[in-house]
Amino acid sequence: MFCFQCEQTANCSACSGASGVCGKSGAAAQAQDNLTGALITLAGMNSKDYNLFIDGLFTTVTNVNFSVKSIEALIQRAGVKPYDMTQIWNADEDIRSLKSLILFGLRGMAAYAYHARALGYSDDEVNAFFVKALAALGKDLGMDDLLPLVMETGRVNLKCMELLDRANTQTYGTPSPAEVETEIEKGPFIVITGHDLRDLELLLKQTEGKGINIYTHGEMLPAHGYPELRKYNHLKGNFGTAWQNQQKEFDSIPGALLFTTNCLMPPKASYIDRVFTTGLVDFEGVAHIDEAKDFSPVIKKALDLGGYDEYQPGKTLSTGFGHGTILGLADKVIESVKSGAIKHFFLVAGCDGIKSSRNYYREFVKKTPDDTIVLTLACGKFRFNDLDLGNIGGIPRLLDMGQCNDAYGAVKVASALAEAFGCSVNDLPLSLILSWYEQKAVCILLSLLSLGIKDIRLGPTLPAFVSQNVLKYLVENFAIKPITTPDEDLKAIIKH
Ligand code: SF4
Ligand code: SF3
Repeated sequence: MFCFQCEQTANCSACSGASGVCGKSGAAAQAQDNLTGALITLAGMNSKDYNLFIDGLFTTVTNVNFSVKSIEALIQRAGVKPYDMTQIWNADEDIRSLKSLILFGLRGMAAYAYHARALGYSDDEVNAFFVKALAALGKDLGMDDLLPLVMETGRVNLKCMELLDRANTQTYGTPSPAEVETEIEKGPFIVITGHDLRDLELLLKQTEGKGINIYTHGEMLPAHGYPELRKYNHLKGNFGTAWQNQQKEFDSIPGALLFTTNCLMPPKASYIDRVFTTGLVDFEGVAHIDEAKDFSPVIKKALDLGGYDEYQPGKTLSTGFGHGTILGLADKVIESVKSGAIKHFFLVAGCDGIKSSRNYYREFVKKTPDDTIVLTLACGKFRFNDLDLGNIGGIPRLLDMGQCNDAYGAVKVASALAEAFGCSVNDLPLSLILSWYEQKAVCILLSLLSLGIKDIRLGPTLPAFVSQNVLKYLVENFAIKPITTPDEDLKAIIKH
């Protein structure tokens, strides 16, 4: 197998043994390559099967689908001879690097397009770009052709994220601040993880009045901010933390688990009988809920297990500071910046992951001066969202803007601040400290670059698929830099 699409890739180089660090088998990796190759062939034929492009790309995102059988079903759906992906993996390293940036960016973008589509939203430009960019991957192109396409991936992804933002807010309302308990009540319960708000809504509807409590996990936490989701009284709180802790947190849990989308860990024997997957997620040996979304087996499992006998104490987290809420505070924020009460903003956002070097983000947030605001989004926040940073004149210092899927909101807030201060985003007292793990982070990064945003600090390590020459280009044009230590980075930023 050959795969180097995520941050935990073997030896910071590539997973090339019998299975990947994530647990993906060599056979699943080969099937994913064949699926991607089939999509490239189809795109070369100018197919308009956008649903297949979106499903096929999202399926190959890290930690979504580990089942050879269901990946092969998608290849069957394509019904064409796959383009040979080794032509990309064995290409000149700069060409491979740029094609990887485009492909992994497309995979992330497909996740956003998938969620928007689930709520009935799509966009012609986004759909057409999947075809154009995939077709380009199968062509013999040079750096001069591929670099603009990398930037275009970022630009179109921004459009796709704006589409998803519209889909989410028009369907579930504008998120508003919510206090979320992490205590678990006695009795039957279901934990829902992943990102799919529609799955959560359907589960809430089907469990209403059945004496079952629902808890979010990981990237589902921001669901509590949406009025149309939190109106259900049995949506009780949040269980656990980020994706990489699932095997520990779900060990022998007396509740049922519903896995939607990404990022998911292969279930362990101690709880595999309680796990149900839905959507594009699939693990061999795990029960799957199909597109009819009849969650009765999950409900039955929760009732059979019965939940905890005793109440499990927890703490309180906060979420729901989407761009609608933050921009609602705009006058107060601008006033506080002008008076000097707020000196700087940090966007500390992105993925969580296994490596202990990700403690950087907790230490960084802990050390941010009292007159600064920390905006966050995506699952990396679980490294620090238990910290009480206090507030500045009533504005909380730590603001959770939502899922990785809500990164568009951060762009909106930054653009609004820039407009209010009559400057560019790069001239704002705002620093971006990003963490990446999978391909959704890749396309967000490309979107930020396509907006000309500079000085991004990226960690915990730089992507293995970025070649030296491509890195040089990114450093020269965007001053992108790796994180160092919290003290060093803070010193460099604050004096700035
Ligand atoms: Fe390795 Fe990441 Fe690919 Fe899994 S997704 S095989 S960990 S590079
Ligand atoms: Fe987290 Fe990247 Fe996957 Fe949104 S943000 S889930 S790791």
